Amino acid sequence: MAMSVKLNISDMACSACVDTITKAVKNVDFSATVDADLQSKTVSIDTTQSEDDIKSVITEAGYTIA
Ligand SMILES: [Cu+2]
Repeated sequence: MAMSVKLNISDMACSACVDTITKAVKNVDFSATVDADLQSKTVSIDTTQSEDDIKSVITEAGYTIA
């Protein structure tokens, strides 16, 4: 079952960052949807993976979750 994970990623600065983060998430959950807002540096992710798993793939991609 999909759930919504909302995260603040302090070093997400441009659309390339959003792409990298989106790809990292889709690597572990192809069906995930990633909705990023650069202004507030937040992402809303609908995923079947756990919040901890999503956090670790984003961290492994080089980003900092605030
Ligand atoms: Cu960037």
